[in-house]
Parts: sequence; C-alpha cells; structure tokens
Amino acid sequence: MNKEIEAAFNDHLNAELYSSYLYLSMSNYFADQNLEGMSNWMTIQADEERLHGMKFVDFINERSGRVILQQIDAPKIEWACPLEAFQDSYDHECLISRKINALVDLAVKHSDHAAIAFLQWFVTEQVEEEAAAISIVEKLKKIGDQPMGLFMIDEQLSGRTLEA
Ligand code: OFO
Repeated sequence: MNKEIEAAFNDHLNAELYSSYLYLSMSNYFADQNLEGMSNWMTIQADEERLHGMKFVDFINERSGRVILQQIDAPKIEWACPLEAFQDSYDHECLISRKINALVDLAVKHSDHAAIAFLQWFVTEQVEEEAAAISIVEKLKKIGDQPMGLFMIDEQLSGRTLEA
C-alpha cells in the first residue's frame, strides 16, 4: 500500500472514530434532556460511524498496510438546544465529505484503483448522511419553540435502527 495513502487512511480512521465519539456525546446530551428518540438516533449514528471506521481498518489490513490507532479528541458535551446539536452534526458530515473527497483525489493521484473503488461507497454514503442531518435541521427550524413539534420529531427518531 502506498505510504501516503496508508497515512491518510489512518488519519481518516481517526476521523470516523471521532465522529462516533461526537455522536455518542450528542446521544447522551439528548438522554439528559429526556429526548429519548433523538438519543436513539444519535446512538445508531455513533454505531454506524464505528462501522465506517472498521471498513478502513479492514481495507488497510487487506492491502498489507499497518493500522495505527491515534488519540481520539474529546468531543463537545453541551448544546444550547436540539437544533444546535443537529446543525453541528450536519456541519460535521460536510467536513467528513470534504475529507473523503480529498482521499479520492489522493487515490487518483497515485492511480490506486482499489482505493478509488473502496472510497466510492463513502462518497455515496456521505450524500445520505448529509441529507439525513439537514432534513432534521430544517424540521427543527420550522417547529421553533413548539414543544409538541419537538416531541413529534423525537417520537419519529425513536424508530431508527442500525443499517450499515
Ligand atoms: Fe457520518 O460518515 Fe462516516 O463516513
């Protein structure tokens, strides 16, 4: 495995594990607010991010690279309101999309077709991730301070189950 790609994939593995940590932190913020549906949604999101990280672990190992686990930064722990938390999650997904695009550019630069093919799953996944987060952000903006609307969204998000 090309050393520059190996290092970039290890860095991205850390980014996926940080994503998991961030969403677990949001899940516990929502649990503290008695918004169990939003807490469930974020717990599932945290589980998915760990699985995304494991895809990088498996790929690096399959290509005879070396997985190097790095320190995971402490995530934010408090938000002013549910909207702020979901806005943060949308912004974070946009950041991850930019990182995935940079990995694709790097794989193209090195003509690493296996890495390009591997990354296509993530390119598609990021479209879904951004869409899911912005959809909740827009709903929360519409309901504003109405508790009934908040409880309805919370109930809706309680039904999410692990897919990835
Ligand atoms: Fe939320 O995304 Fe991973 O890749």
